[in-house]
Amino acid sequence: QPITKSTTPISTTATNTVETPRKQVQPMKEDRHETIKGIKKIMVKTMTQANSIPHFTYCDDYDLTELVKLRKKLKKLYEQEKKTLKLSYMPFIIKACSLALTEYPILNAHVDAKCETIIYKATHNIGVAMDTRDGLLVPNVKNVQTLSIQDIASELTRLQQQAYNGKLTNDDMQGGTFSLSNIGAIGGTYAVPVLVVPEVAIGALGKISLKACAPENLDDSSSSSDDDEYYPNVRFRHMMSISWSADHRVIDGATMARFSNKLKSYLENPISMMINTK
Ligand code: CAO
Repeated sequence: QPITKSTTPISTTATNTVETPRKQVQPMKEDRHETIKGIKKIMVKTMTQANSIPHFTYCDDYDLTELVKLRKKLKKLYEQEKKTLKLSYMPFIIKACSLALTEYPILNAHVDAKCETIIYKATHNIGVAMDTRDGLLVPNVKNVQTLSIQDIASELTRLQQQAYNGKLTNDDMQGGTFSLSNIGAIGGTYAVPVLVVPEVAIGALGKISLKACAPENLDDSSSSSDDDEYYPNVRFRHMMSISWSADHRVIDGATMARFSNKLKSYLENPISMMINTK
């Protein structure tokens, strides 16, 4: 895939979508014609191809309160030790995906063009959709199954910087086996992600935000109320919605749901990831 150099990349955060000051936007006076070329042209081809594959979308909500607390503690620790590592939620989510993929290898697979063979991929090369001025790019973090959360954080930062500078290489872009799109870094709750062919599954992450949860959803039945309209112990939790799309020719909904439940269990109890992390 040819990568062109980005001139004015967009940087996104959950609260601030554009960092560079812009001229005041004026309404257009006449139509403007633009030739679709470069990465945008590649997008036309890959998205059209991907959309021809029968796929389904499955969504769930994860309670990330414990992960939010853990990341806060680790960020503080890194600051004290003067480590410059950027620790967003993505490295935890990428590692948890890899652990869950180990149990569901069918989701870390490629399908050939005629859909005659499934290739179960040995490496977990997890792609991360990145929003750049040139268009959508999906570089991947390679061999996640062998990496620590800290290793993933440094590699993700490198890829993000390369994307920012328009310097992603073909190697950065090729060989992905599973993908994530953190649209929640910009905003929003649900999305229907489009497959990165020949991969068979992709997840879109919504924005992590505080939501009121009734006690019966919180593993605390002692405080539940029989009154449908009165919940004295309603609590606020850091919730994230996740939307999965999968190739329905080879993946069934039950497998996707079981994988998502496994991932949810890791992310809701991040300490459980440690036992399985090499
Ligand atoms: N909910 C809440 N906060 C979030 C968040 C989310 N889903 N995602 C990121 N954040 C927070 C981060 O934790 C970080 O906070 P701190 O400053 O406190 O550490 C801040 O927002 C900035 O994060 P980031 O965006 O720089 O880094 P990231 O590792 O979370 O994500 C990347 C990296 C490349 C996925 C993201 O920048 C990006 O480009 N997202 C857009 C993806 C996209 O366009 N998808 C659509 C594809 S389909 O067209």
